[in-house]
Amino acid sequence: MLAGFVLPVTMAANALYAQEEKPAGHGDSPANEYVFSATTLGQIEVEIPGLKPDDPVITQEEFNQAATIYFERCAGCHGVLRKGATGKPLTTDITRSNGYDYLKDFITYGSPAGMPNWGTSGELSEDQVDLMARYLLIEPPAPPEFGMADMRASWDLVVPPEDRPTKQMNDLKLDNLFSVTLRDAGQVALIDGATYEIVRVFDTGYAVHISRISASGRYLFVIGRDGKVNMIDLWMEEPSTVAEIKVGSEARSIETSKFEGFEDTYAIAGSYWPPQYVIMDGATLEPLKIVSTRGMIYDEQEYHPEPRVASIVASHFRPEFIVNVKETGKIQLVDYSDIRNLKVTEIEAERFLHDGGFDSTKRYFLVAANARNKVAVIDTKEGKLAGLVETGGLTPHPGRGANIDHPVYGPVWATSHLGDETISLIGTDPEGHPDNAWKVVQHLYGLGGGSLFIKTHPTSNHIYVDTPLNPDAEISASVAVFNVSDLTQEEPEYTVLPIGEWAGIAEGQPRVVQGEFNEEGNEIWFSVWNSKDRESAIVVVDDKTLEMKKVIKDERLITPTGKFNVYNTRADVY
Ligand code: DHE
Repeated sequence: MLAGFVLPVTMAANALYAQEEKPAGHGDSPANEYVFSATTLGQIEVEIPGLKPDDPVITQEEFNQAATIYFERCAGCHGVLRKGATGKPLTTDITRSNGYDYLKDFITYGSPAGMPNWGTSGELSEDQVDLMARYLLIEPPAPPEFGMADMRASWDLVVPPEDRPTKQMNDLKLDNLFSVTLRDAGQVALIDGATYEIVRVFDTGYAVHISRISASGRYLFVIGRDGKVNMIDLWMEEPSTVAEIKVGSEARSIETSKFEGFEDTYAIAGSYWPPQYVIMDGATLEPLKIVSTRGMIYDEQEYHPEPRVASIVASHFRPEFIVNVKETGKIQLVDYSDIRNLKVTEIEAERFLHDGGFDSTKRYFLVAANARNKVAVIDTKEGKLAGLVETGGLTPHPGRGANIDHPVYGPVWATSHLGDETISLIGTDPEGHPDNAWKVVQHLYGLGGGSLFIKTHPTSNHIYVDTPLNPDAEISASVAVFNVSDLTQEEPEYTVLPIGEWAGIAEGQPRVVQGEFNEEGNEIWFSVWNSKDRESAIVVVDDKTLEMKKVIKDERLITPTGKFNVYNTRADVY
């Protein structure tokens, strides 16, 4: 295997890792399960960069296999270019000084700092561990860029605006439709919120991620992990894709302009690779302007070659998109009123920005810097940082968060956490409750770690907290519900909804994920997310009684995860 292989093997493996047992908590925590996987980059053929004389022997085929494993399993922490992110850098100056044996042991046994034990867990075979140790000694390949020529080549204006209807041609109640991610099918299902019937299923990008709705409520935008955007016209007799484009090799976010006078004018999509965002025409998806996010980390002022674009939201107070750049910790306010003379306000926030949502007035945007256990608050009216809040829990993950009127502290926004059972309530009313603004006013404690999404609705008196990534099957299939009136108590109790059990699924271990209210706010839908080859479901809960109201099952409902109610999504109601 290692013939002709001359290596600077300098370090013996640390005895700590030379244990056969999997150390508890190393690589199996919910936070470790929830690491970005560059699945589409893994499909790209990459060339071996010029080999150095003492590089290990590797064939092109092996190199491609190793690059696929690296992009899918390692890039999330160590970066596509191996320059480090939440994990350590793996540049060749470091890997070559550590040497082959050290790398092999490290990959096999993991580390107490959070590196999974890929070998002893059986995730990688001995041959694959050997391959990865050799791969890391060679210069990393750079995946291709994706600029205007690539985007335009991928752009397909299926139905030009002049050929589209001038009024709604179907009887659907658009504002109460749900766009449901069918993750592993690469599809979304459009479900009628009143009848629970599937209206249509659309083919979309690979491992489709989120949906967003244009300000008017007419257009639905969907983005796949492979950067493919579908734009669906809900006015057509049979809602259909009217335009599509690929914006990069790895992407997660899409949004459309919402400021008065610019409704439906622009769309924007952010990519993980290449690190950039693109502003597109809101009626056709024609790409208009690409902006790179490569640049300096906000505090160290050191260059980062691959700062991924995480969540993007549209301001209601200015003609701006709020673009959250993960690795540099910067929030960009991108003024779209004149995109040829683009003005971008760059706000220093915190590293590892991920997901977030508005407060109830929609003036403040709160976004989790998840690996820093903080929430950054942007005043979208003034265009500046309003606060940086230590949440007191591990790895905040709010989705879009939950806004409630707290019986003691007034308006608060809440996030749950991936790393533990904490739910943090943050004061959001600097005028009415100045002492509480941008501070954690209360902690609640839910079912356990592994929470991804928290949800409520202005008409609801409940806060729903999921725990899909909890290692306990029963907890990952349940939801905790807090009553807002109980928040006067020191440690409010919660009701457990056994959503997984209600779904009545015989096989597999489905996880219950992401509550989403209907337009009226009297029911909340949860996905019961099973593996691709097994039955999944959506369970609808009555918000007043907390009883099961409906189980939606259909053979087309393959791996449902995110659900986006048209009204709540376009109006930022949560
Ligand atoms: Fe997501 C939102 C990134 C894994 C379901 N996810 C987001 C956003 C980002 C993101 C940046 C915010 C988009 C916005 O608001 O513009 N997600 C990532 C990842 O990098 C990560 C950790 C790993 C990966 O390789 O993709 C990841 N996400 C997942 C899942 O495994 C989930 C649970 C199931 C799935 O469908 O893949 C998942 N992510 C979601 C959902 C939202 C989301 C449902 C939108 C929530 C909302 O209410 O707005």
